[in-house]
Amino acid sequence: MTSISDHAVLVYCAAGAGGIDNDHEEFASLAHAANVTVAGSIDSRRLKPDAHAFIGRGKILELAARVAETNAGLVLIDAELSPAQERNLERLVGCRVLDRTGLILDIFAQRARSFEGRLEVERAQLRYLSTRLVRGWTHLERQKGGIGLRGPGESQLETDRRLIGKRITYLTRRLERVQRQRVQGREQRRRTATPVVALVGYTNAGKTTLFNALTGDSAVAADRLFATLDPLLRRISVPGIGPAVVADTVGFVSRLPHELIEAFRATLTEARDADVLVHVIDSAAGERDARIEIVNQVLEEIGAGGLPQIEVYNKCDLIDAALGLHPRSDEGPERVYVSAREGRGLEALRESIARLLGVVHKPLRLRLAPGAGRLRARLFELGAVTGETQRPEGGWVMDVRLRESALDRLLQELAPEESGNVAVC
Ligand SMILES: Nc1nc2c(ncn2[C@@H]2O[C@H](COP(=O)(O)OP(=O)(O)O)[C@@H](O)[C@H]2O)c(=O)[nH]1
Ligand SMILES: [Mg+2]
Repeated sequence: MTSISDHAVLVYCAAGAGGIDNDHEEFASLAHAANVTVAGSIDSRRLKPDAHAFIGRGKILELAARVAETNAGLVLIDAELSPAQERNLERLVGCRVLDRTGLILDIFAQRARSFEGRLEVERAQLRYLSTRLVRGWTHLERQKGGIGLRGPGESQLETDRRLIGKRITYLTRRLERVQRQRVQGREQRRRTATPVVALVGYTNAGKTTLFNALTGDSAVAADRLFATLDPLLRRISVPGIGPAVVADTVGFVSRLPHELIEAFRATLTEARDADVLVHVIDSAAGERDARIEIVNQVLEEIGAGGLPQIEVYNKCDLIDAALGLHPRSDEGPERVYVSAREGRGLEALRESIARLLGVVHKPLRLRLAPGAGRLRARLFELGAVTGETQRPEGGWVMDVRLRESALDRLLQELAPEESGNVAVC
């Protein structure tokens, strides 16, 4: 996966009549999520869309000036443009233009880790590209690759629509097969003993800020399970549990373009592999409760509704609320109030995470006979061992932490003669 850093000028636009106040921040947050550096911005929210190049003459001059003075190689527009508008604007401004759909697709392409997610995102990218495949790309030859062109690769741009159509058909068939198989192979994901905590929630809720605050700088240390150094996965140490992995997932996006819904879901299904979901909420957002509902509905639909969840009310520095755990009277998820930016309330959140992981990953004490050497080695390999003593009569007493289902499967995997050498104390 390439991770490039583009410098972009952002063009803020209103969604229909009258934009929402936090639009700026949300769009900038999307740009950050795509590893784009915001070099400047202009505001065009008071303008009516122009049929030719989306924004009017005066604004185009302003935009071109901003691009020149910041030396940006990219313009990101917070709206959906027709392919022709995009092309015309590129010519007038002299650099690549990407609309909101293109930007979100790029984020998905960078984040999709599962096979299914990658297929789904590639299909969405090809559909998006196929409408934009026309002669005239030569004016951008210089800037091939990079944001918005990631994934299917630049060679696709030279391919004609018919080939893209064939590839889309192929992807669709693969997807159907993968989706059928997934239902059968659900348990396969539970291969490792390391618990996974996934951060979910709307874009701009503060997931990445919280991810950084929780994991600090210490985290990137070489971990053979995550040797790819995926920037969205980091290790933390949970008191009483040991190492755990925190995953920063793709966020929910307000005004998600309709054609991206499936790609979004496929990317998010990776949250299903978590042991605990940390649902990050922007406490100060006007639509706070409606958003909580939407997130929970989608989690339900992708099969992650039953996972233990912690509701994190973030940005408490902006509202009048006590930090830390807020007890609730009903059965719902634990609620913890924090300020990720100021690093406050995190202790309570860590305790909550440890508590919930403790339920999923029960500590077990095993008595192993000398003949259970392979099982012992596997437990070490999985990072499940928290302590071990040698028995005077031979064999070991081991303290391990792993899902009970994982232990059961380990015992099945190893020959029955070895499982006969194991007892739970
Ligand atoms: N006031 C305040 N702002 C925050 C807090 N946490 C995050 N933010 C800001 O919210 C915006 C989005 O944060 P980010 O972590 O990128 O959100 P993500 O899209 O969910 O990953 C950024 O401008 C952050 O600085 C917080 O605790 N308080
Ligand atoms: Mg983020």
